[in-house]
Amino acid sequence: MKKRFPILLVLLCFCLIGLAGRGTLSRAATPVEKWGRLSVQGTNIVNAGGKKVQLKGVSTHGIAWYPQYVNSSCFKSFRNMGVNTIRLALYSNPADGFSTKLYGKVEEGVRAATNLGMYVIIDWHILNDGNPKQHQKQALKFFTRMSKKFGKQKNILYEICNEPNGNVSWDKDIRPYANKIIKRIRKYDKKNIIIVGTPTWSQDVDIAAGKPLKHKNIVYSLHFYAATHKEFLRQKLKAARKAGLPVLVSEFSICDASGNGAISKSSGKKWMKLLKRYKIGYVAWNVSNKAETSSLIKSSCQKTGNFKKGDLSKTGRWIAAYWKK
Ligand code: IDC
Repeated sequence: MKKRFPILLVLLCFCLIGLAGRGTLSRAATPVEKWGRLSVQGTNIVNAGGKKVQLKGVSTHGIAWYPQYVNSSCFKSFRNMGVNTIRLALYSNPADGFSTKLYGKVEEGVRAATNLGMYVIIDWHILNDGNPKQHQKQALKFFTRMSKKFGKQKNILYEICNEPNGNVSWDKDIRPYANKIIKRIRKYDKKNIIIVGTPTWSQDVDIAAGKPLKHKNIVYSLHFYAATHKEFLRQKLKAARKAGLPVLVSEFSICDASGNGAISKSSGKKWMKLLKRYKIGYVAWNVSNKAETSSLIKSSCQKTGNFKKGDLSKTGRWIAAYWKK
């Protein structure tokens, strides 16, 4: 016994040095270290251990307009405030800045989020091009490239059509589009979650629930702007959940649907309560200092990273209180 004691001590020291070297002792675990690869089980997103988890994210503004916020220092400051997910919004419409030249920016963002151990949503941001079929060819190319590059990582989510709108049907347009894109992504990425937009600017989750896709690890997006979208949209969410549909709020704010106007804390509160009850994740629009009420950064703040609470707008501060909960 007497002889063995020093050997055990030496072994223990080696273990401690090893752990410290990997940074395990010197810093807190990152979101991806804590949860590992996400998947969909029933109505919920779960972590690698099968436990229901709630993504808390921020979305960039269109990266053609605000590329300066796609950087590690920016993402890290949100991680420090409790955010675990970054959404990179690439508008798919040329009139809204789309260019294949922006692929590099998206990739830079994915790498920055990955190095910080954060989840990252690669968002094909259709908006004024309301029918996802309109730029389907480009979408196929984009997701082929992204899934080839990042499909083996466990922190990736793909959002394949931000907000279908106009004369667009779930059955005839979105569902066939989604089947094509999903099939392509699954060639290179067998497992990571794919987020599918729903009709009427990603509000009609009840319609998607009537005829969901047959693939695995799919969630359907519901977007709300709390000052505009109130009880009628919360009812749609309740109906979709009842029907067994897994939903993610991959974009929201507490102002009106224009991204500006007065904010509604009372409607925002009702939404947050409901999302907590269902354990549904939410991603806040948008990381910029643009003079509109959805911006998370104060207009007077010229920094592009190392943000503190005091740099956040009124909307930003209200939402940030939920990141810590
Ligand atoms: C808005 C931006 C605004 C920009 C506009 C471009 O906040 O600065 O000029 O897009 O069309 C969405 C969209 C999102 C919108 C946002 C606010 O996904 O792109 O951003 N919104 O209108 N859906 C509902 C609201």
